[in-house]
Amino acid sequence: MSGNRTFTMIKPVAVKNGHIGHILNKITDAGFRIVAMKMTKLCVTRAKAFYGVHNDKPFFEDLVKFMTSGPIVAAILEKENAVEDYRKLIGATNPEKAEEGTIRKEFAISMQENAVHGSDSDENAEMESNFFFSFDERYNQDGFEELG
Ligand code: IDP
Ligand code: MG
Repeated sequence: MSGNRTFTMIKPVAVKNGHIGHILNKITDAGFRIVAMKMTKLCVTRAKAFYGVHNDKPFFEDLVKFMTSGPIVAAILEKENAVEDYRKLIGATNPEKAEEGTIRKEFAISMQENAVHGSDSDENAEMESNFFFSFDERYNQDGFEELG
């Protein structure tokens, strides 16, 4: 059975260009609930760790440079079938291939500066959520902290 949470980041250029509000609107309009959220900045060490799976790719160094170039917004999102539905909502990695109405179609500038991150599996959603948030930074439906 698939899980009901995923993890997202609004990437530096989308933050810089003033798209935080528009992107969050699309997320909540699509039925996702925000469980945790913060604006923060990745340092090089943490960006390399977060994208560790890509460390042998030709775009890795540039990606790390980009992801540390300014603040990001990190969030945990909740909805039935969250990982798959959120990947649909954000669209393809390459914005030229992203479907109409998707976040990347609307807000991405390039393959690298593609506006948002979305977890690709339940396992990664959990790892990535833990990378940014402690349990007492997460809130359930009633607004109570999740202590662990
Ligand atoms: P995803 O974000 O759609 O899951 P991944 O393949 O996991 O895509 O790549 C992680 C991130 O690395 C992408 O979101 C994008 O910012 C960047 N990226 C991926 N492929 C390329 C590329 O070919 N050129 C430049 N940047 C890339
Ligand atoms: Mg990915």
